[in-house]
Amino acid sequence: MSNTLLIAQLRSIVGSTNVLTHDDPAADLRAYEQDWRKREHGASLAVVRPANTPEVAAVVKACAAAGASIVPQGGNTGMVVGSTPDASGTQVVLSLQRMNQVRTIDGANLTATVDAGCVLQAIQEACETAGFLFPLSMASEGSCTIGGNLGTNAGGTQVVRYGNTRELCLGLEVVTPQGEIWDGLSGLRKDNTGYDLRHLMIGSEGTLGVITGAIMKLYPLPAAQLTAFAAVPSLEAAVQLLGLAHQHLSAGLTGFEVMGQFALSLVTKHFPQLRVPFQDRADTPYCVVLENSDQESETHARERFERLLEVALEQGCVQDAVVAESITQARALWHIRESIPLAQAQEGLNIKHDISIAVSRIPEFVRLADAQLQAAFPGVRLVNYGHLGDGNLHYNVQAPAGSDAEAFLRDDEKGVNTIVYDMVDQFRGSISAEHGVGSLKREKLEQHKSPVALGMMRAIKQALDPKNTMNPGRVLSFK
Ligand code: FAD
Ligand code: 2HG
Ligand code: ZN
Repeated sequence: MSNTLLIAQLRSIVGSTNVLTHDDPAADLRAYEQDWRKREHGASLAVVRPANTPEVAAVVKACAAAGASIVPQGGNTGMVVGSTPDASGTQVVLSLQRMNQVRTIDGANLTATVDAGCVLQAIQEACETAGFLFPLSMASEGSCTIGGNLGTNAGGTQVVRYGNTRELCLGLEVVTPQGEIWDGLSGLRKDNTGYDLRHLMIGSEGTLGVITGAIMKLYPLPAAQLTAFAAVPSLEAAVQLLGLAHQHLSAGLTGFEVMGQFALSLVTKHFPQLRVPFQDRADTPYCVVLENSDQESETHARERFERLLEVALEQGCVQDAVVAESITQARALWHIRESIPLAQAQEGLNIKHDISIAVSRIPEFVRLADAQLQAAFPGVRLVNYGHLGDGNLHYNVQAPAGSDAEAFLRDDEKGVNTIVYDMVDQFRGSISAEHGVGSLKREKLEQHKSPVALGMMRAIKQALDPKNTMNPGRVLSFK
């Protein structure tokens, strides 16, 4: 089938205003073809924006018949180049953005059923209005969609208590690579009827089908929430503080983030309006944001939280701390942490390593990796921060000050990655804790995952998408 015929078919399915092509001088496709990190710029055959699940199914069928491959896209905030087309001009970007309704909230079942294109923050707000907490949270929540969160099995800042997106999902609605609709929106907490297809789809990064709807878990809204920003004398001290926080707060511990001083200095540099505590302390290499959420009274919760900080001060794993006195202050402290990725993007192109390692071994890892990187690439700047409570570091590398970031990436990215990922292997860690694989880490996956695991993954892909039309070139290489 010719491209012209396919585009005519797509127009008849979703309406011509919802098929954007380069032939139309008024259409701006840049936002769909450029990834968030500006690592790669693709060119699509068309961007298609269906309004509902039957339209998605019809689009997928038409593309399958024409042999055109599909790139599912939500908010396009992914970090690993997984949601933008390649440069061939032959791929169809299937944007879920128009499918943005919260379908129902079932208070008794503690679930929300949502369209895949719902923006995460819109889900949080709708659930809060109904009196419930939807705990998935990350700095991109104003633009990322629940379909993208599920596609990547996103983590974020509340995983220590509520788990990754996978743990929050009770069912999915999916359009298969052949254009069939699988309605798995059961909302059951117990269902052992064979292979769990939901978990196969979650984290598959658009390579096994298009998620069109999801049923997600809700929680009661916390009665009291406390947030502190603490200065710590070392990464070892941050790990010690995490242990104390588990001990004192138990399930009340909802957030535990670590931030290196260089990462925080980028926030001060690029967002000088934000007041970052402890920037003038030369003896403070790291700061921590920790959060406690509880159903008990504010007074009770505050007493326990302050007791934790007192013990930490006595033991020397905290040097100083500020505790938010209001929701506004708490948001301001979180905002500092959440501004790091943007500050780093403003500083220039960079190399990201979204890694996980046993929490207990993180200080040793950082000491060894820092030393090897500095020896191999003198002056390299390490932007180190992340979800310490989950053993997940964003161990990112910025070109030496004053050097050309593009040239650094071109000449040194491979060498930097080899040092970091080889060490991750030695520590039995993961080369992608929460961002996924996309095309950026596909080759690395082949080097770091066992042949047995890769074989099973390829068999699944082959069985579900034998023509390799769903987001080809992402996660796995597959002929
Ligand atoms: P997209 O970027 O559009 O797509 C991501 C992947 O999912 C692609 O492979 C795409 O094909 C696939 N996909 C999208 N929609 C569907 C669908 N409906 N069906 C099937 N596949 C689909 N990530 C974290 O895990 N934790 C964080 O704390 C975090 N913080 C971030 C902070 C910032 C400032 C930014 C820019 C990003 C951050 N991210 C984080 C990364 C990103 O926001 C997440 O990966 C998010 O889940 C992507 O959602 P999206 O809707 O933008 O997906
Ligand atoms: C975060 O935790 C995100 O802020 C982004 O996962 C991490 O930019 C990064 O490296
Ligand atoms: Zn993260």
